[in-house]
Amino acid sequence: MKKESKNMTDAKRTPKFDATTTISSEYGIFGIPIPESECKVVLLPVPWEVTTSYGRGASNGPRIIREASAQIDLFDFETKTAYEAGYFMKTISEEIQNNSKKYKELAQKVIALRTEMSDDEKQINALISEVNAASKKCTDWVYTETKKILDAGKLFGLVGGDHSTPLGAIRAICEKHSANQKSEVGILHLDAHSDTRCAYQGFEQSHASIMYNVMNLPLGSRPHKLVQVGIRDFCEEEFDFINSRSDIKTFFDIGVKQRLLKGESWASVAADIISELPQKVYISFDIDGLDPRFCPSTGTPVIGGLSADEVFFLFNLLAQSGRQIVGFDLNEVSTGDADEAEWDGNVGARMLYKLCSWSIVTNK
Ligand SMILES: [Mn+2]
Repeated sequence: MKKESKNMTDAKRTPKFDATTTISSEYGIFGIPIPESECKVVLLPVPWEVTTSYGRGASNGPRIIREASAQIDLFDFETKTAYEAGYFMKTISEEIQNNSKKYKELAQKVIALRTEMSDDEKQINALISEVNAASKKCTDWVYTETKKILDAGKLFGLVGGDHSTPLGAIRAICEKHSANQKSEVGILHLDAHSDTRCAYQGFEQSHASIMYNVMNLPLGSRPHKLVQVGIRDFCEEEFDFINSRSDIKTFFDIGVKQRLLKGESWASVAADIISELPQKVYISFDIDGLDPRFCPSTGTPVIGGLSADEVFFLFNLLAQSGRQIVGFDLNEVSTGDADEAEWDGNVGARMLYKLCSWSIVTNK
């Protein structure tokens, strides 16, 4: 581990890139001081957490990941010098952040009214439509920004925010990789939750509805297949939805753990997971797919889940299989009620680094 230099006398000066020393993440994510135009991977931060229902702090995700990212040694055992292609994170939008705060307050009001068993349906519905309109606007912004990044010939990654944030990005990427009104993209979805609720608490674009919304996009804008891993918290409606769709394959955490506990290897389970995916893969990574010891501040932690090593192994196998990562998101990395969460940021940064690096390797 390297130590971050806090000595930043001239913010405008761009230091010469030296992969063996550490500079502040303010010069660039992972301490890579290369301008956007020269970077192959461009990351879109989306500091948005309007519909988060239990914990808070996911809108701080991009900031704490960026801060922790300077600690990472750039040379990587698996992906070697992939970073030389350059990784860039766009500026964290203040407008998105302010809107997140504003509309989260309205959403919290809805949740409070519901908890009190309020019968003022008119007030509740008015608040809900305001929140839904704001969420739609954020999704449209993400869609437009994603298209710009793709049109510039870059590899795309999104850093949330809660799990509602990648809807517009997934749409843009599915549309880019489609032929005859059919997208060729499969989603590898790592999460504790299935996120296949048809709206949650009345919010159409809830973090708990992201995969329902993704799989109900119009043909040509929606993925060809959804493969879920780590899933261990879901309701009956979600279970029925998953089973009703031939384009969704869910590896429930308990089922995977039973195989492992009986002596089967993760290599064999991981091979089954990869075999369900088409050639082009988008990775949607909710950090709570990991065991909560790796993400103690995330909004909706659930016991069980994946280890960091299992995720790294899965990414490696995906690359070895010859599949191509066409985009990714990392979401729900959070500070909880605090302003800082160093460990959550640290793990998030390491996951993000692997996603960036495997994107480079699988697009060569
Ligand atoms: Mn999720």
